[in-house]
Amino acid sequence: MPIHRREFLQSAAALGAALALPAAAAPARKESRYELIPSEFKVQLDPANPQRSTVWSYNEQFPGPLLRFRRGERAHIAVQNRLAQDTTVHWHGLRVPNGMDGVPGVTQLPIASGGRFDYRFDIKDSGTFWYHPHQASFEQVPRGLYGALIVEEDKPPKVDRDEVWLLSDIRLDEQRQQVEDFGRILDLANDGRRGNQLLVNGLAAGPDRRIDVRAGERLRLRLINAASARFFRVVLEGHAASIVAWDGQGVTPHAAPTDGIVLGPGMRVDLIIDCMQRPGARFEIREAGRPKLSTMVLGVIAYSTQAPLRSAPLTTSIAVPPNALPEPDLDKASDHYIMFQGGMRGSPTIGLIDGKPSRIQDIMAKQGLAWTMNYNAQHEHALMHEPLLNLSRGEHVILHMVNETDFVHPMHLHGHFFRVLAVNGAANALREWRDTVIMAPRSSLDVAFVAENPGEWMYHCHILDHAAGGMMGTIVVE
Ligand SMILES: [Cu+2]
Repeated sequence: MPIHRREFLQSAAALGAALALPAAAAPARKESRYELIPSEFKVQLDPANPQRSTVWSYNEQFPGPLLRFRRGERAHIAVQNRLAQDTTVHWHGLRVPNGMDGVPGVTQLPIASGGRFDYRFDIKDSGTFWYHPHQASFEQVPRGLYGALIVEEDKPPKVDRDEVWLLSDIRLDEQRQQVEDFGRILDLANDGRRGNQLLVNGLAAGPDRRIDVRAGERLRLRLINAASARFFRVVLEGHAASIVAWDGQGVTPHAAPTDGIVLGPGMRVDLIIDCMQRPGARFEIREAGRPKLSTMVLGVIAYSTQAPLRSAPLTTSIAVPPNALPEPDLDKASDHYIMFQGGMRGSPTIGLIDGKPSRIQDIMAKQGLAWTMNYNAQHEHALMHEPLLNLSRGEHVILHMVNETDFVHPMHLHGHFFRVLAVNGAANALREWRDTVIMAPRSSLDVAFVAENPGEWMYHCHILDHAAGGMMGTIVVE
C-alpha cells in the first residue's frame, strides 16, 4: 500500500495533539528529556564588539543547547514554538521513526507559532549529530536555529579532552544585523546564500576562539558544518589529525589531508589530535576556503604553560566503535538512478513543473525553482509530487547519483546511512558510512544502503537554497 500523504496529514489534523502522544506500551528504558524553545533574541557575536545582533535560536542560547545522550536511551524533546512563524525540528543523521523526523507536510504538521510538539524516539546510534528546523530551512537555519547533538559511545576512544566546534556563518550588514535577503533566485540558482562572518560555536571566528590544551594531551575535536551554503576546508597548523568518524559513524582511522578537511553543509567529522607541541605555544585552525581566496583564522589550539602531561602520545586505540548499521549486500542490491540538472550556469534544463514540461532557466524567476532531480522540480513543501523512488522495506539498494550540473551538492538522505562505494566510477577504498555526501560538479557517485526504516524520507541537497530551489525529493520505504 502506498503512503497517502494528504490522507495522513488530514487525519493528523483531525487528531491534533493526540498524534504526539507516546505509544501506550513505552519500553522501560532511561529517558532523557530536553526542552527546546525557538525564539528571536539578541546576542553579542563578537566579544570585542558590544553591538548586538538579532538571531533566532533555541532557549535564548546561540547556538542552541548541546543535547547529549547515551546510546539505547529514549529521547524526549519538547519543542515550544515562540517564533512568529511555523517551525519543526529535524535530527540530522539520527535514525528516528518517520513521524519524528521533523519534515513539515511530509512527516508532521508544522508546529504553529505558540504551538508545541513532543519528539520521542530511541537513540540507536552513537556519534556526532545536529538539529535544525526543516521548515523554511533556507531562512530559519541561517537565522541561527541549530545546535549540536552528541550520542556518547559505550566505549569511546580514550581522550583527555572532547570539544565540539559548530561551524557556521551569518550575513551581517554594517549595523551587524542579519541581512534580510533570504530566498533570492540568484542564491537559489547559484552557490547558495553565504554569510560574511564566520562563526565558531556562535561567536565570531578568530584567534580568540581557543581550544585550551595541555602539552601531551589527546584531543577529540568534533566539527559540525551548520552553515546553510558554505563549505569549510579546515587546516590545523602544527598538528597531525586523524579522522576517526564521518557523520558520526566510525571509520578506519586515517590521517586528515594536509590541504584541509572539507566539510559541506550538514556534514560532521570527528578528529583525534595528539597535542605534542611545547607548553605555551599557539597554533591556528584555519578555514582555507577556495583557492585564491584568503584564508581565515577560525580559532587556535592554545597550550598552557604547564609541564607536559606525558612525553609520548597515548598508544591506546583511537578507533570509534561502529554502530549496528545494516550492511548492504551488493550482489542482491537493486540499482536506482537519480540525475541532477539545472542551475544558473550550464546547459538548458527541461523539467516537469506541476507535471508540465518547462525550461527551468525560463521559469526560474517566476517559480523560484532552479533544479531538477530525475526531471522533476518541487518546492520545499509541495505535496503534489510523487516520490523519487519507491523501495521495499529491507531492499538492498545501490543509488547512482549523476550530477549534470556545474555545481557542487552535499546530498543528504534522511532516516538512513549509506556506504560511499565509488566516485566517478572509481572505487572508494574507505567505504565510509555517511548521511551527507559531496557530489562534485559534473560527476557521479554510487552509494549503497539497506532501506530498513519505513516511511517517506527526504533526499535533498543540504545547500538549503538549492533545496528551496527544487533540489528536494522523497524516497518511500514500505
Ligand atoms: Cu545543491
